[in-house]
Amino acid sequence: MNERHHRLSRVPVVRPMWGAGFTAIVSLGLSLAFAHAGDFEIGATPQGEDIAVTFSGSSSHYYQIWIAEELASSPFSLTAIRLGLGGAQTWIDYGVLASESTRRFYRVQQVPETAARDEDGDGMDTWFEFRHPFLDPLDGADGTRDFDLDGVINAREYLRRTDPSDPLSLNITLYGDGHIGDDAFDGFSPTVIGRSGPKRRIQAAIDAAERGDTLRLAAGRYSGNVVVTKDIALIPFGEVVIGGDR
Ligand SMILES: [Ca+2]
Ligand SMILES: [Ca+2]
Ligand SMILES: [Ca+2]
Repeated sequence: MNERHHRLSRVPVVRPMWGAGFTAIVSLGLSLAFAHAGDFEIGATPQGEDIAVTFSGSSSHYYQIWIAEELASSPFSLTAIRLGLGGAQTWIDYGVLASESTRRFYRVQQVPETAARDEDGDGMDTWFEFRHPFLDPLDGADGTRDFDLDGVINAREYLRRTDPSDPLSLNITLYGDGHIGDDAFDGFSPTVIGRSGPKRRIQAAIDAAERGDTLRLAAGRYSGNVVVTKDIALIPFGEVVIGGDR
């Protein structure tokens, strides 16, 4: 057995923190180390040259696994994300041998499905990435890829709520409203719900559209000129006046 294992302190530390779900921190002990945070439990066990990190998982959560070599001086770094499977689950830390440190701390944070985050900053939340096996919640490059080759990148399919694995799931309906609209809205809804709502300018809605989309325009006057460079369907509700000064 690696000598460093014998020098490790056996002091489990538990701290619920970070708001979304429980966090438990465990320091690897001589043989076993366990920590609890509420109902949530994690443990670390030497397994040859590696360390097995076990935690209680629930299928309505996912789990961030963070590693630090010192509690005080070095910050934890996010090393892995795992879907909760229900019951005990194990993640193997293969990075022990490469580490110079004699101490190793594990933090496993439980994140509810409803509080999913975008850990890799690619514009797609982690739960969505789990639902599509070709996406990796810790690979920030996959948002700009187009898995189903329909011409719309994965992160845009996420925003448009289309299926990034189905090339036939491509088109949506966008909305414009020269009265209640705002170009900062996403254009996905005819009414204002949070940041979702109709675009104010027709051009803004056209710019947000993909080839084949439908654009529904509320009756009224729309300012600005319009240049249509893609194949989209414009459907007015009532009288729509485009451009011209009042
Ligand atoms: Ca993401
Ligand atoms: Ca990703
Ligand atoms: Ca696509």
